[in-house]
Amino acid sequence: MQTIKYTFQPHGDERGQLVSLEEYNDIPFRIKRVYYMYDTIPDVIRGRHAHKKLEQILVCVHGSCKIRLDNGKEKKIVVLEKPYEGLYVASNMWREMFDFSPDAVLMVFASEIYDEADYIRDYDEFLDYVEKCDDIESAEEV
Ligand code: T46
Repeated sequence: MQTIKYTFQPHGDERGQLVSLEEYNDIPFRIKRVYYMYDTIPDVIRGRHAHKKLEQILVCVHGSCKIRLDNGKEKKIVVLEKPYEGLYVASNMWREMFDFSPDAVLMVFASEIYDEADYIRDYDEFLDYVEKCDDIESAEEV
Protein backbone atom coordinates (compact mmCIF):
# COMPACT_ATOMS: atom_id res chain seq x y z
CA MET A 1 0.00 0.00 0.00
CA GLN A 2 1.40 3.34 -1.04
CA THR A 3 1.22 6.22 1.41
CA ILE A 4 1.88 9.85 0.54
CA LYS A 5 3.99 11.85 2.96
CA TYR A 6 4.67 15.45 2.04
CA THR A 7 7.83 17.24 3.14
CA PHE A 8 6.97 20.90 3.45
CA GLN A 9 9.51 23.63 2.89
CA PRO A 10 10.68 25.17 6.19
CA HIS A 11 11.61 28.84 5.80
CA GLY A 12 14.35 28.85 8.39
CA ASP A 13 16.64 31.65 9.37
CA GLU A 14 18.69 32.58 12.43
CA ARG A 15 15.44 33.16 14.40
CA GLY A 16 14.02 29.67 13.87
CA GLN A 17 11.67 27.85 11.50
CA LEU A 18 8.41 28.71 9.77
CA VAL A 19 6.27 26.46 7.60
CA SER A 20 3.55 27.93 5.39
CA LEU A 21 0.81 25.75 3.89
CA GLU A 22 -1.35 26.97 1.01
CA GLU A 23 -4.38 25.18 -0.41
CA TYR A 24 -3.81 23.60 -3.84
CA ASN A 25 -0.09 24.38 -3.49
CA ASP A 26 1.21 22.51 -0.44
CA ILE A 27 -2.17 20.96 0.46
CA PRO A 28 -3.71 19.19 -2.56
CA PHE A 29 -7.30 20.34 -1.92
CA ARG A 30 -9.30 23.33 -0.76
CA ILE A 31 -8.94 23.58 3.03
CA LYS A 32 -12.40 23.88 4.56
CA ARG A 33 -11.48 23.04 8.14
CA VAL A 34 -8.47 22.81 10.45
CA TYR A 35 -8.56 21.02 13.79
CA TYR A 36 -5.94 19.72 16.18
CA MET A 37 -5.70 17.37 19.11
CA TYR A 38 -3.44 17.68 22.13
CA ASP A 39 -3.19 16.27 25.69
CA THR A 40 -3.96 12.84 24.22
CA ILE A 41 -3.63 10.08 26.80
CA PRO A 42 -0.53 8.05 25.73
CA ASP A 43 -2.25 4.62 25.65
CA VAL A 44 -5.34 5.79 23.82
CA ILE A 45 -6.23 4.94 20.22
CA ARG A 46 -8.09 7.72 18.41
CA GLY A 47 -9.83 7.54 15.07
CA ARG A 48 -11.02 3.99 14.38
CA HIS A 49 -13.16 5.10 11.50
CA ALA A 50 -13.10 5.90 7.78
CA HIS A 51 -14.60 8.68 5.71
CA LYS A 52 -16.63 8.39 2.51
CA LYS A 53 -15.60 11.74 1.04
CA LEU A 54 -13.18 13.55 3.34
CA GLU A 55 -9.50 13.96 2.40
CA GLN A 56 -7.01 15.15 5.00
CA ILE A 57 -3.38 16.02 5.65
CA LEU A 58 -2.12 15.15 9.15
CA VAL A 59 0.83 17.08 10.59
CA CYS A 60 2.26 16.33 14.03
CA VAL A 61 3.39 19.91 14.68
CA HIS A 62 4.85 18.97 18.08
CA GLY A 63 5.89 15.63 19.60
CA SER A 64 5.13 12.39 17.82
CA CYS A 65 2.40 9.86 17.11
CA LYS A 66 1.73 6.92 14.83
CA ILE A 67 -1.00 6.53 12.23
CA ARG A 68 -2.29 3.12 11.12
CA LEU A 69 -3.86 3.28 7.65
CA ASP A 70 -5.95 0.42 6.29
CA ASN A 71 -7.53 0.36 2.82
CA GLY A 72 -9.46 -2.84 3.52
CA LYS A 73 -6.76 -5.01 1.95
CA GLU A 74 -3.49 -3.76 3.41
CA LYS A 75 -2.40 -1.90 6.52
CA LYS A 76 0.53 0.42 7.05
CA ILE A 77 1.86 2.30 10.08
CA VAL A 78 3.35 5.75 9.52
CA VAL A 79 5.27 7.66 12.20
CA LEU A 80 4.71 11.42 12.33
CA GLU A 81 7.39 13.21 14.30
CA LYS A 82 8.50 16.17 12.22
CA PRO A 83 6.58 19.46 12.10
CA TYR A 84 7.41 19.83 8.39
CA GLU A 85 5.94 16.47 7.31
CA GLY A 86 2.33 15.84 6.36
CA LEU A 87 0.58 12.52 5.79
CA TYR A 88 -2.15 12.45 3.14
CA VAL A 89 -5.16 10.39 4.17
CA ALA A 90 -7.59 9.73 1.35
CA SER A 91 -11.27 8.90 1.67
CA ASN A 92 -12.20 5.20 2.07
CA MET A 93 -9.27 4.65 4.41
CA TRP A 94 -9.62 3.28 7.93
CA ARG A 95 -7.37 5.29 10.28
CA GLU A 96 -6.16 4.88 13.84
CA MET A 97 -3.90 7.32 15.67
CA PHE A 98 -1.90 5.95 18.60
CA ASP A 99 1.37 6.09 20.54
CA PHE A 100 1.02 9.82 21.15
CA SER A 101 3.93 11.37 23.02
CA PRO A 102 2.69 13.44 26.00
CA ASP A 103 3.57 16.66 24.16
CA ALA A 104 2.02 15.65 20.81
CA VAL A 105 -0.09 18.14 18.89
CA LEU A 106 -1.64 16.57 15.80
CA MET A 107 -3.00 19.15 13.37
CA VAL A 108 -5.35 18.15 10.58
CA PHE A 109 -6.19 20.01 7.37
CA ALA A 110 -9.51 18.78 6.02
CA SER A 111 -11.22 19.09 2.64
CA GLU A 112 -14.73 19.22 4.11
CA ILE A 113 -16.53 20.74 7.06
CA TYR A 114 -17.45 18.42 9.93
CA ASP A 115 -20.18 15.99 8.90
CA GLU A 116 -21.03 12.98 11.05
CA ALA A 117 -22.81 11.39 8.04
CA ASP A 118 -19.44 11.08 6.27
CA TYR A 119 -18.05 8.74 8.99
CA ILE A 120 -18.01 4.94 8.81
CA ARG A 121 -17.41 3.83 12.39
CA ASP A 122 -18.04 0.10 12.04
CA TYR A 123 -15.10 -1.90 10.60
CA ASP A 124 -17.25 -4.56 8.86
CA GLU A 125 -19.36 -1.82 7.31
CA PHE A 126 -16.13 -0.21 6.10
CA LEU A 127 -14.98 -3.47 4.46
CA ASP A 128 -18.36 -3.82 2.69
CA TYR A 129 -18.21 -0.18 1.60
CA VAL A 130 -14.71 -0.37 0.05
CA GLU A 131 -15.59 -3.64 -1.68
CA LYS A 132 -18.64 -2.00 -3.27
CA CYS A 133 -16.51 1.01 -4.32
CA ASP A 134 -13.97 -1.38 -5.91
CA ASP A 135 -16.77 -3.20 -7.77
CA ILE A 136 -18.08 0.10 -9.16
CA GLU A 137 -14.56 1.15 -10.23
CA SER A 138 -13.93 -2.21 -11.97
CA ALA A 139 -17.30 -1.99 -13.76
CA GLU A 140 -16.45 1.54 -14.95
CA GLU A 141 -13.10 0.35 -16.35
CA VAL A 142 -14.77 -2.26 -18.63
C1 T46 B 1 -10.18 11.93 11.57
C2 T46 B 1 -9.13 11.85 12.62
C3 T46 B 1 -7.75 12.01 12.05
C4 T46 B 1 -16.16 18.38 16.12
O1 T46 B 1 -17.09 18.94 16.73
N1 T46 B 1 -15.67 18.95 14.98
C5 T46 B 1 -14.65 18.41 14.29
O2 T46 B 1 -14.23 18.97 13.26
C6 T46 B 1 -14.08 17.18 14.75
C7 T46 B 1 -12.94 16.52 13.97
C8 T46 B 1 -14.57 16.61 15.89
N2 T46 B 1 -15.60 17.21 16.55
C9 T46 B 1 -16.06 16.60 17.81
C10 T46 B 1 -16.76 15.28 17.64
C11 T46 B 1 -16.42 14.55 18.94
O3 T46 B 1 -17.35 14.90 19.93
O4 T46 B 1 -14.92 16.35 18.63
C12 T46 B 1 -15.06 15.14 19.32
C13 T46 B 1 -13.90 14.20 19.04
O5 T46 B 1 -13.95 13.79 17.66
P1 T46 B 1 -13.56 12.32 17.18
O6 T46 B 1 -13.89 11.34 18.22
O7 T46 B 1 -14.16 12.10 15.82
O8 T46 B 1 -11.96 12.47 17.06
P2 T46 B 1 -10.90 11.42 16.51
O9 T46 B 1 -9.59 11.90 17.01
O10 T46 B 1 -11.27 10.03 16.80
O11 T46 B 1 -10.94 11.60 14.89
C14 T46 B 1 -10.61 12.84 14.29
C15 T46 B 1 -11.63 13.21 13.20
O12 T46 B 1 -12.95 13.15 13.71
C16 T46 B 1 -11.56 12.32 11.99
O13 T46 B 1 -12.26 12.91 10.92
O14 T46 B 1 -9.97 11.53 10.44
O15 T46 B 1 -9.31 12.77 13.71
